[in-house]
Amino acid sequence: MRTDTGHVFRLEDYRPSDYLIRKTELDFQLDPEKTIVTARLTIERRDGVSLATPLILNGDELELVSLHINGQPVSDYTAMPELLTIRSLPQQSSFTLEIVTRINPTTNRQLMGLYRSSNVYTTQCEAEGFRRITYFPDRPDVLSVYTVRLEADKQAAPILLSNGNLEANGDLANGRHFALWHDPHPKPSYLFALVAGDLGSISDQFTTLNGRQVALNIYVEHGNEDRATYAMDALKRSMRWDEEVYGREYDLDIFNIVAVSDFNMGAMENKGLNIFNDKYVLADPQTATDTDYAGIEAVIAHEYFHNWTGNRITCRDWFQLCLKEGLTVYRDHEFSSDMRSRAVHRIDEVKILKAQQFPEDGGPLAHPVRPKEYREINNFYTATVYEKGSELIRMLRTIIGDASFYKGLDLYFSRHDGEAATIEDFIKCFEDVTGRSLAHFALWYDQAGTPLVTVSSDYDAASRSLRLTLGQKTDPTPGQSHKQPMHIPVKFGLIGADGKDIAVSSHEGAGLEGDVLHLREASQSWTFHNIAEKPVLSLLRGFSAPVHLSQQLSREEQLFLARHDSDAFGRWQVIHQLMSNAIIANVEKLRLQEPVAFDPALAELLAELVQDETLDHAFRALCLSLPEEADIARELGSNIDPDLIRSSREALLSVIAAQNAALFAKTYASLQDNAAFTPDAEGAGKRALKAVLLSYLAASDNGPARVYAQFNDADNMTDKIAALTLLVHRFYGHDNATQALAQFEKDYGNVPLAMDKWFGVQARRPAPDALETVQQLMQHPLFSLDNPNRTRALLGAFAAGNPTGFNRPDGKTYAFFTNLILTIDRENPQLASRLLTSLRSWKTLEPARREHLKTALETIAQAENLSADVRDITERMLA
Ligand code: 0A1
Ligand code: ZN
Repeated sequence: MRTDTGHVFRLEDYRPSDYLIRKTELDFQLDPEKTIVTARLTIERRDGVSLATPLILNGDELELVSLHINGQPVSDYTAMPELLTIRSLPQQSSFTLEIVTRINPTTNRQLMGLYRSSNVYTTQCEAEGFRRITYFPDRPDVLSVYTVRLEADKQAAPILLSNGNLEANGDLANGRHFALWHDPHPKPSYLFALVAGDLGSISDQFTTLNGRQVALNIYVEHGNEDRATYAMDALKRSMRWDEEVYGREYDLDIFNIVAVSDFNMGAMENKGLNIFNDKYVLADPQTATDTDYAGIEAVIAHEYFHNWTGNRITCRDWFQLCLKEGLTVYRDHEFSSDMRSRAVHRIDEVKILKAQQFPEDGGPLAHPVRPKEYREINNFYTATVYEKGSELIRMLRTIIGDASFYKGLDLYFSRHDGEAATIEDFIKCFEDVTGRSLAHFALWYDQAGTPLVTVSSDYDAASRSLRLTLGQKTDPTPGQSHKQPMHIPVKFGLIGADGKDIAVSSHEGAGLEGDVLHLREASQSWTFHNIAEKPVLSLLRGFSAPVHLSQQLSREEQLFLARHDSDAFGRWQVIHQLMSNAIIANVEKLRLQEPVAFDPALAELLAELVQDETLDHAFRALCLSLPEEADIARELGSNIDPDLIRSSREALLSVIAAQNAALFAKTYASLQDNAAFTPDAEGAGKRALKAVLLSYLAASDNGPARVYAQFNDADNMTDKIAALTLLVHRFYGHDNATQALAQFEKDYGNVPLAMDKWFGVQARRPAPDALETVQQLMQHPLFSLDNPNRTRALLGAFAAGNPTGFNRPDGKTYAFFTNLILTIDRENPQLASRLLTSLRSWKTLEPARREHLKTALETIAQAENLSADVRDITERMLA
């Protein structure tokens, strides 16, 4: 394990590398325990760098076997597992360095560098894993052309893959064989990859815009080939879409994807050889839900799109991570929106942003989209860098318009192709094509925190004018006590009594362009003239900026917007707000031990919506879904008692269910069809609506019969898992629930991704004894802390998806969980630190729970031999 040096890396300290690596030739003698790596590097001293400057290469747990420069053994060096320093270098500016290292892929449980997963050799090098393979300037601005020779036992590893194109392969003595791969595109070390093992595959072809024939292969465990066809289809659609929308063509003869079962993250964009967590490749109707299918489509697209945004143009340093990630997330969101319902997708994007990024930005782990410093870069693959990073691209497009956006990107692709770039380089391209300064907008990259936008408005009937004032304020975040006003694009509409948008013909006030108000100051006003009647304001349409919006709307205005806003996102937003407000008002009642009370208008509104055939099923499902308990906690912001939130939410659910019982039952029944399962948006929408209706019916039904029937009759995993969840969460202990759990285990015991769901459903059961259930499940023969998916399925779901069960008032869960973090940290620091991050909002809990959790976090902080990953998160959380 890499021990914590306590070193803080700062953006302002960036200096180019003294030495460049023009060519990297790697030879791997693959062996489960003793893999020998020979790296032959063609090194160039940068102009102006003095001869006396030592060559310093990164390593991590490396064992050096030998070292030669220009064929001669080197004597003047210091080799440590984490650093190789060579002094007395040749006078010529260019020389070759040959490094031989020995590594053990089997004992590598961090899943960084070269490791073995289910007998397959695989690599993960982003961000700093390459240094676990050989000594190297392991930084993204050192670009090199790689040639890779792999040698392995042919029976154990008939498949030998690396980046680029296959140049040669053949048999050798002693049952071994080799493959030689060459990647003509210079790349940073984090994009290096190899895979070797016995794998099945499916193949296809793609002809690019300019007629290049590309062989497409997806490698999976034998027997899983049929489950990779959806991923292949998504890949071909991604390739076509990137040509059509961004004019980006693929640039090698082969594109390989490999699915592995032990992987810390979702997937990795290694040049020409994407490596995936199998969760984002394998799917069939029996084992994958609609959400899984959508996830596969999105992640396949994301990794493919990185070929241009990340690989052809990479990052100068890791502070620029959002340069590739924010832009690529934006691109994959747009792809999914084009493939599915744009409005529904936008709502889903915002739900994720608010659930994951807002708490980060409002808590102790808040950091700018482009951080200024880090102790452990692995901890910066965050919702802020990814999701908020994507929102920044969306705002940029809103601010400069579609045409300038695409023009700026074209310039970025041509100007920086083959380079390691910065956010400044990126922004400059858009400044150059528009001729305007984007300095104010660029503040979004450097200033952390979610701005609060406030609204006040005044309609004057006599002068037929509406005055609107918007204000903004951002709270301090760690290391940034003073905040400046941001450039916030607020899309808006004024809605007349007939439910139609009023055209704005005349106004006063700077910064109104089309349907966008550009809020740049702490407070700004606009006056709209010729407004015949008092309009209802629809603000932040499409969620045009990642801000909190505080708008005092009357009950009537809210109900009006819920029925008439032409912006689908706006409609959903206000419905969600109505529900949140109702739950929050009753949390307060429950706290005071008063009876709960709900406005019947909400249930009436939902009854109307569910019957509205002009709305697609997925949108209706979103409108009918109550906010999650975590959403309510976030809205409350402090003194959180998860039990009160749950009780209040349950009460609202019951009221809506009771008021609409007959209608929901009828609608639910009407959605049963015998059509064969297809994983498209239309079918998924129907199933989503069915699931939300069933969740209401389960609350008003007397027993589990209806839910159990869906469990038994389901021909797809979406319907099945929806029913299983309700059985376990509402009818635990009932025979039907027990039977369903047993049946599921029997049917899917051999399908790890399905069993992950089985563990997760139980981990999320909202009950005081959830901890005991989780502890029991850890003894299950299929449970293992070695597999990140399984660990996340049980322990991640418990910590992040079970607010009441996890936050048990006696604090026992916290002690159990933090102990577990220490255990996991010894093997896999990244996994440990990500699990720990789910406790980031601990300060918002009510005092008793907060104290328990603080004690538990302090226990971690005091532990010895913490990884840099966990130490960094713990200290920031406690600061
Ligand atoms: N670049 C990948 C994310 C990723 C980051 C680190 C990893 O190693 C632990 C793996 C993947 C992406 O954005 O998809
Ligand atoms: Zn990415």
